[in-house]
Amino acid sequence: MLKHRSGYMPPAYLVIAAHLDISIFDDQTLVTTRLELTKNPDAGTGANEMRLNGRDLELKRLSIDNIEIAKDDWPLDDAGIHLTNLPESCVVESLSVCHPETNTALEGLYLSGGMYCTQCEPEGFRRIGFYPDRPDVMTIFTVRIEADIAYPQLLSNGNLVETGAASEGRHFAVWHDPHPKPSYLFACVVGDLECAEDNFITASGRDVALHIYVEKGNVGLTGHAMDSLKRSMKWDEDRFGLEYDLDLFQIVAVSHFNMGAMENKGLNIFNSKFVLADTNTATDTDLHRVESIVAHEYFHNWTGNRVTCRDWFQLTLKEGLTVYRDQCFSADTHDEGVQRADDVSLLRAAQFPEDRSPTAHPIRPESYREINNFYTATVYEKGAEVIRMMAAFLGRDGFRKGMDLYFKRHDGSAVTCDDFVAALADSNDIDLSGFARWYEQAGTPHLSVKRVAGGKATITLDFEQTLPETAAKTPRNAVPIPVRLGFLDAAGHPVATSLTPDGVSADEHVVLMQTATHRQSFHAASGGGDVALTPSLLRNFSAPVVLADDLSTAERLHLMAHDTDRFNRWDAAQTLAADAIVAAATGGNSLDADAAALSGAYRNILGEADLLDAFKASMFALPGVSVLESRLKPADPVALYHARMRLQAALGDGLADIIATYLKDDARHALQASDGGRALLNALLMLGVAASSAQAEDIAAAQVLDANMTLSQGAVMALNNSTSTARDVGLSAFHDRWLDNPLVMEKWFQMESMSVVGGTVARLKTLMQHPSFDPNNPNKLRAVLGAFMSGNPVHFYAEDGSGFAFIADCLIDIDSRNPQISARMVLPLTRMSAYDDRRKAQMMAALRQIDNAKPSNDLAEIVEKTLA
Ligand code: B3K
Ligand code: ZN
Repeated sequence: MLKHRSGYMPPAYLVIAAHLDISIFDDQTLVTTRLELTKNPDAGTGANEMRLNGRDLELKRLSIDNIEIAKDDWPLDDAGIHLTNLPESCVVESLSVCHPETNTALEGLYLSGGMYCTQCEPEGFRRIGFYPDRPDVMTIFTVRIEADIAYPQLLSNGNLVETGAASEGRHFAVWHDPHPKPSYLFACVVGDLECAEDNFITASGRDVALHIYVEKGNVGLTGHAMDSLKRSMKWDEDRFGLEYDLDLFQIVAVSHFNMGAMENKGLNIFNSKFVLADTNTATDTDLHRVESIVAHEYFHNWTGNRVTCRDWFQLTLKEGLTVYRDQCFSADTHDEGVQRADDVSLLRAAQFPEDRSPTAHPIRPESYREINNFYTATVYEKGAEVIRMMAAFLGRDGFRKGMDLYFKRHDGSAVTCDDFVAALADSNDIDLSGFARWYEQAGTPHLSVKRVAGGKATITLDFEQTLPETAAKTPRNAVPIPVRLGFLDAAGHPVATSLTPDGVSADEHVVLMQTATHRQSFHAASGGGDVALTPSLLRNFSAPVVLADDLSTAERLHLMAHDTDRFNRWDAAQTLAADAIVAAATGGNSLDADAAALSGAYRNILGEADLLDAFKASMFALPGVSVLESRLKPADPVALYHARMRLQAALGDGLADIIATYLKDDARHALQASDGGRALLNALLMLGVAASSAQAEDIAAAQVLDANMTLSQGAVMALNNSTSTARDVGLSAFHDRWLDNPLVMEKWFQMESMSVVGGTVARLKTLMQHPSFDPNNPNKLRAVLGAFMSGNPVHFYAEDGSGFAFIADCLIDIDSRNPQISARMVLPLTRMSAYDDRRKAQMMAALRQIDNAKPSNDLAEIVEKTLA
């Protein structure tokens, strides 16, 4: 059934307090929900009815104001209990049974590696007990948990208020959370765990205990997560004045988890992959990811928990905003330029393709069948870009004023995206209504910026925006597009310009485009001289658009070498590399000239003493196939992949002498000492191996066994697509070394699956029989099948369609156990309109096969949208 944003109705009753009793046994769990209800004054004079959602629950008892309702009179339907004719206030109590021990969907209460844990967002609570499972019903929870003493930890949200013995080798704990919250933020964990403890003193002097619970033997791997947590807490105080609001903050790491982590109030639950990490078992990139996810979940305490979403259509209210906040935290903690390049890479690789696909939707969707399908790059990453545009428009202080007003107005309540934008606008006395369009329209705007012929000292630009039609069929009105820009002279220096002949000059301007077309002149302060100005457009990626400009290759090389905006230096390299790869893939270009020009530019960059190694490394990251595909119609991922490899080899050749110098012992050891240096070393190693340098291959082969995971994995990755025996030797050494570590084995699975040389369908089938593979563990599925689809275009998009057929079989199997995962993993198959007729037909056949197998609601929504 399709739900529509316009169909929102406030709940007829509020829950004043919720008392839960959860009693866990090996073969079943008993759950009592005792709810104090009162009529919602804001709901108008609607019917006196209330829905208590329940899914796969067995109801045992139901009472209203302590009066039992006879079983025959239970108002039960498919969606749960539908209470009618309720008094103004009453207490409703239900007792039901659920089965965590057989729950493979990993929603609600389930068993993971011997511990019980929960995942309630968005609608998992209804699989635990009967409850009005909607985000706008917020209440104070008191929770009693009882289990066998074999499970010493009985955890929930808020404060622990009581513990004690129960009957026959059992014990209990009672938790009280003083902050009102919706059911999706409820959590409970029951297990035999080890705990890392620390504390944080808040700005106002409160002492907060910090606990990270992990499976036994892993406590030594929690240091980085703990440190990240403390820095996040401090950052939110410094940047937004937001303090933590309980005396205890707990994180639990679980091995079976559908996504990265979950921000349950005071009890975050994490995929163990994003907690357990040190430099021996995790790469520098992994460590950054751990840090940013810890920060993201922590930041949700205010943007998500204290102020939450009125309904799930508003998901980006908390997700877009919290992604924006974690991006700012990472930029402040590390390098702003590298961070922006990473964020935009992700947006282009994941969100732009989504906007072109059958599942396209605005950041605030208009309808859904299964809300789990809307935890997307659009809601998250594009949502963050929309916040970023408004934040840039208001300036740092203006944005802070807006956030302050948002909390002042809405603390403790469930609100809408409109409420958020209104707080930003009202606090700054500014009209942001144009930005509201970004919330309602799907599709990536195309922005064309062209120079109008004219004098050299005055440069005139014509801006034009067009909105492509998308599958969401939302309106296509012009949106506000802030274009940050500047100009460089022939020597690469910034040139100040003014917007009117006698106006104030500045090195940089922001042109806020509000209409479909716009013309703007810029007058060079140096006036009249023979200046050739190179425009640097959309600096720092000031809007999430596809930019088409009229720059020549020489001008892009000029920006790559000199732009003061580091994002645009990086982006110039991306465009130059993409141009070269696309030309080579379509056969019109031997690559030699492009590679020579790019090698020269890279050579200069390597020589720039002031540039961070981390930034140099990010300049070497060539655009991935999913980004390149948008440049070619129909897209040919296999040809693009090979052309990309050829460019890598050509750059390795062109830079052979300098790579050789960097790989010499002393220079190499110097690079190995810092994270930026390691990133650069790995990038150069990759180019060296691509160019078949014996030195690079030897070094990579030796580096596979380095104690530092960044170096070790970097080496295997450098060898992973080479046909030399060093690849096999390296991968099996990696395998043997980490066989006992399930998390590091995920890296091995991933590299095996991504290898063009080894990662055939036959090999994947073998991998899935490996003792370390667990078909019920989403990380393992992502490591083998996800990596194959996103990282192995040659075999996934194979001519004969075998890659698609294999994935279809796997998805049908996965869907029977975990619909969230199958619905997410099917997405690459839905992008078929990008490809030629043969591939389209093969992908369509794979989707039909899935459709015929009667997929879950989650998977059906995606497949049917695509086949429609
Ligand atoms: N809010 C959770 C995501 C829940 C996803 C449910 N399918 C994690 C996060 O964004 O922080
Ligand atoms: Zn989030």
